[in-house]
Amino acid sequence: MRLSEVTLAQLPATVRRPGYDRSATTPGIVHLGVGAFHRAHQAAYMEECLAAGERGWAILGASLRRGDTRDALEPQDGLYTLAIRSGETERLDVIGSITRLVVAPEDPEALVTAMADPAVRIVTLTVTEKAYLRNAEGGLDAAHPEIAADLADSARPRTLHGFIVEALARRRAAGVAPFTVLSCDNLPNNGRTTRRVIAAFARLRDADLGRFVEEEVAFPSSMVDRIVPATTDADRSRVAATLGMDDAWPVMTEPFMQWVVEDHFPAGRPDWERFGVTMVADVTPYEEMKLRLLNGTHSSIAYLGQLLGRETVAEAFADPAIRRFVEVLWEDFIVTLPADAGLDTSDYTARLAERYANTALRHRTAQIANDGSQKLPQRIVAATLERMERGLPVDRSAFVLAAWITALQARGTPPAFTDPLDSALTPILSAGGPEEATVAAVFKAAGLAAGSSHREELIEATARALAAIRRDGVAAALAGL
Ligand code: CS2
Repeated sequence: MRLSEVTLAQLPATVRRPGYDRSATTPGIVHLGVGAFHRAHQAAYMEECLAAGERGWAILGASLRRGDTRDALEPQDGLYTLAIRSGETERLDVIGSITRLVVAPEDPEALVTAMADPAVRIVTLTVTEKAYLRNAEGGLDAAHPEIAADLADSARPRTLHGFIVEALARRRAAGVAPFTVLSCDNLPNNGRTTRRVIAAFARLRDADLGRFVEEEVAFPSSMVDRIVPATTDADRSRVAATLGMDDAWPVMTEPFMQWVVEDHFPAGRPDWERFGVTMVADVTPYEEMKLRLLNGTHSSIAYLGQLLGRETVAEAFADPAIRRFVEVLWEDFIVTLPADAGLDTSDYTARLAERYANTALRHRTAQIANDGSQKLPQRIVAATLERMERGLPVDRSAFVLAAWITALQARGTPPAFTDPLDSALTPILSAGGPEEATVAAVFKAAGLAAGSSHREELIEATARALAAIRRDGVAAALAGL
C-alpha cells in the first residue's frame, strides 16, 4: 500500500494529515527547487496556512533539473511524510501543500505557463548557491553556457533566470502584475542578490525588460532555517513501518524551524505571521547571524568531521575538541554582527548547541561539505575580512579554510563530497605544491576575498594553518590553536 489521497484515511491516528480539501485549493506559489529542504520548510509553513482555510496558497513545485521528486510524489498525489525527529521521539506529519509537480527540462512551457498564471503571486526559490550563476564580483556570470542558451532560446528556458524573466515578460505583455520573487537560499542579501542576477539577465534580453524587472518586481530577502538531513533507506523503512504503508520519499527534519521575511509583497501574500513567520522591514541582521553562527560552524564541523572521521554533526559535536572550536568561532563571529539589531546571540548559540547535539538527525558531515566554494564566502570569509578590517586575529577562521582545502585533498575515490569547481580545484590540489601557492591558487579559482585589501593577508593566514595541519595532523593543529 502506498501513501495517497485514497489511503490517507487508513493512516494511524497519531499521524497528522491534511484536514482540508486539497482539490479546492489553487496554487498561489510556484516554487523552484522542490527538494527536501523546501518540503521541510516552506511547504510545512504553507500546510498550516491551508489548514487554516486559506485556499489560494497551495504550491506548484518545480524541479529545474531532475525528475526524481516528481517520480516519487506524483503517484502519492503530491503527499509525503515529514518526520520530525528529536532524541528518541519521531512525529510524522503528512503534508499536502504541494498540489502539482512539474519537471522543467521535460516541459519548460508547462512551467512558464504556470508562472504566468495570474493566480500565482509569489515565486519562491531553493535552488542552492551555485544555481544563481554569480561571477566573482557577485554579478551574473553572463559567460555561463546555460545563460547563453537561455538568451538564444528564451521561450524554452533552463535556468531560474530564464524561467523568471520569460514568465514576467509574458505577464507584462498580458497586463498581469508581476509576481514577487522570494529567495529562500542561504545567500547574503538573498533578495538583492537575486534581483541583481535576474535583472542583469533581463537586460541582456532587452534593455526595457531589464528596467521593468529592476523597477517593478519585488525581491524581498528572507532567512530560512531548518536542518534537513538527506533521507536514507533506513528512514524510508522506519517511516513505512509507522505509517503502515509506503512513502517513496519522506523528509527528515528537526522540531526547530524559523523563517524571517522582508515584508514587501505588492502582489499579496499569505497571512504568514499567523503561522509563525517573522515579518520584518530588514532581514539582514537575522541573515548574517544565521549564515555565520549556524552555517559557518556547520561547514567547520563538516570539514573537521570529515578529517577526524566523524560521520554526523552530532558525532562531531560530541568531540570536545570540535565543540570547543565551534564555541570560539561563535565568539569570533558574534563580534561581527550588528550590535543594535536586538539579536540575542547567547540564546541563539545555546539553541544551536542543542540542535547540533540532536542524535536522531544523523545529519552527515559529507552532505554539508558539498559545494564549499559556493558556501564559504558568506559563511566564513565575509566575517573573517570584517575581523581583519578591525585588526582582530583570524587564525581560527583561517583554520576552517585550511581544513576545507585539506578535506578536499583527502576526499578519496569516489569522493565523499563534491564541489561545482572540482574541475578547477582538483589539478591544484593534486599538484601538492607548497602551502602558500596552493592556497593562493584555490582562492583564485573560487574567487575568495576577491577585491578585498585583506586578501593577501588571509591567504597567508590560511597557508600557515595548512602548514600546521600538514606538519602536525588536524587533531594536533586544532589543539594548538
Ligand atoms: C547546511 C544547511 O548543508 C548545509 O550546507 O549548513 O543546509 C543547513 O542545514 C541549513 O541552512 C539549516 O537551516
